[in-house]
This record gives sequence, structure tokens and C-alpha cells, in this order.
Amino acid sequence: MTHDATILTHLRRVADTGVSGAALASILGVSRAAVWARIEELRRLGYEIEASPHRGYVLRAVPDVLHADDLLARLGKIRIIGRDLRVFHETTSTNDVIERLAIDGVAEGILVFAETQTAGRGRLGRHWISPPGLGLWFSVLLRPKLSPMATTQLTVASAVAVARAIESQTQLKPQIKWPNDIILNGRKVCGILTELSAEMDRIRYVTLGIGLDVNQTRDDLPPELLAIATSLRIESGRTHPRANLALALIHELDEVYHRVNSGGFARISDDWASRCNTLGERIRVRSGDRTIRGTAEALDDEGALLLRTEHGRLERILGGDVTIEK
Ligand code: BT5
Repeated sequence: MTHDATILTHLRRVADTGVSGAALASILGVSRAAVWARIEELRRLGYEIEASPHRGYVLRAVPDVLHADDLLARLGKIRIIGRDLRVFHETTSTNDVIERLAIDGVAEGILVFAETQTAGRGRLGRHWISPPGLGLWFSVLLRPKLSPMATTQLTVASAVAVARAIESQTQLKPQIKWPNDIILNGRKVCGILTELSAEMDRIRYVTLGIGLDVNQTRDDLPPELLAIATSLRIESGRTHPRANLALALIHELDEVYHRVNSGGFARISDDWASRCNTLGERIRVRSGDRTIRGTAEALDDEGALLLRTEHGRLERILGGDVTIEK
């Protein structure tokens, strides 16, 4: 654990009682002046740390920033996702950063957050709007033991994980629109971008990118998103500490990833079905330059959508843009 994370962990533990500079210095094995310098740095990041002659240091408020060491220190037990974690102030796209780490041979499970992205992307090169400090824009490196055909399982499982985390942290009830949207009140609050590097029968790595709109107000949304997008704040009427959400997301993602890797996709897909707003509906799917209409019947064991066409044929769809037809 880094010095900052150790200091924050102790400040949280002692709460109002406070901890002296001398005690922190002895815990860290550094001088009191060195402790003071770290406290100053944490204050600069927005942590409100009071210093009183009687009680020592007391943590009064934490800022809504993502601090890699603090997140790691608070994470607790995980299997793979969250083994390592980095936070960028700004990057092009967190998927780009993960790709570079993957090519360098970094082990799976590392997460990269960015406070803002200058070239955040959706599928088919679409732009993903990622304003500073208002959302969770992050990617995870995965090296799953799946066939390339089963990558859709990861998107579906991640959507379930995101929905579970939103529900536990906000009490909102998100729905999932196949394959990669999380919806609140008919508007998109989160998108998932799964990018694959594979050989014929083997996945080299998967970059799982997730964008969750957290604390935007309607005024923060650009005009082109007003009708289609929302945020947790808009839907719940309050702001949400992003660090808590990030920790819940990591735990849920780690859990579903373990299940997918150990052949437990069927259980996840049951949960998916109960949260899905697409199943049973008449839908239109655009996939490449093809548009198919029919009723969304089920998900198969690779995560593909089974669509019953007007002619009674069952089509298996691996990806595309879904519109629900009224
Ligand atoms: C997605 O694409 O929904 C996948 C989005 C993945 C974003 C994450 S952020 C971290 C990581 N790094 C990246 O560069 N990307 C991932 P798609 O289904 O193609 O939807 C894209 C469409 O969503 C756009 O064309 C807009 O209409 C809309 N959109 C853009 N920004 C949005 C936002 N912040 N919230 C809701 N909708 C948005």
C-alpha cells in the first residue's frame, strides 16, 4: 500500500477520534514532516483533513476524485478484476491504454480509469462523450479462456454486473437493452464496448470498456444526447460518490467474470433475461447493412440473441443496433 493509501485508511478507521502525526509517522516509518507533506498533497487533491493540536488529523470530507491507491486499498478481496488499477487525468480512450498494456504482456485484471477522454468511442467508431469528473469511464484487460465466438458472453455478463452495481448503490432499477446498453426510464445511462484481439480459435485478449453517466445534470448533456441519454443523478435526484460506485462495479465484474470463465454463463443469462427490456418485444436489428425484424425470443449460451422473424425462422444475431418497435 502506498503512503497516501495508508494515511487514508487510518484516517477512515479512526474517524472523529483523529490520529496524531507522530502515530502516522511511526506506522509509515517516515518523519512527521514527510507525513505532513503527504497530508498537504491529499488536501491539494480535495481531501478535507483537519489538523487539531489535541486530536491530530481528522478526515472531514473526501472529494469525488478517483485515487488509484485509495481505491485499491478499499477494494478488499477480488479474484482477477482490480488486481491493479490506474487513474489517468485525461487520455484518448481507456480502451487504447488497455490495448497498449495488453501488447506489453500485462496480466489480465488491470483496470484503467480516466477522469475524461478526448476520443472516447462507442461501437463502429461512434463518439462517446466523457466529460471530466462526471462519469466512470474505464476499461479492463481480460484474457478469458473462451472461444472468440463466446465474446458476446462477456458483454452480456458485464451488462448484468453494471445493472447489479447500479441497483445496489442507488436503488434505481436499470434495464438492459441487448447487447450493450443499460437503460433507466428509457434512456441510456451506460454503454459497453468489448474489443477483441483473437486468432482463429483463441482469444489473445479482450478490452472491456464501460462508460457510466453518473453525476451529470440535464444541463451537462449536449443537445444531441438530451433525448436519448441520462445519468444516475438525473434519475435519482442526487449525486453519487464515484469511488463507491467504482468499487461496487469492480466487485460485480469480478464475480461475473469468474462465473463466465468457469462455465456458469447460464445463471448470469437468467438474471440478464429478468432485467432485459428487449425479450418478448418486436424489434428491428441493424447489423452491418442488413436490417432484420422479428420478436426477440431468447439468448443462447454464447450470448447471441435469437430472433423469430415474421416468417417463423429463428435468426441468431451476434451484434447490432436494436430498436424496439411499438
Ligand atoms: C457504446 O457504443 O454504447 C459503448 C460505449 C463505451 C464507452 C466506454 S468509456 C470507457 C471506454 N473507452 C472508450 O473509448 N469507450 C469505452 P454504442 O452502442 O455504439 O453507442 C454510442 C452512442 O451512444 C453514440 O452514438 C451516442 O448516440 C450515445 N452516447 C455518446 N456518449 C454518451 C454518453 N455519455 N451517455 C449516453 N449515450 C452516449
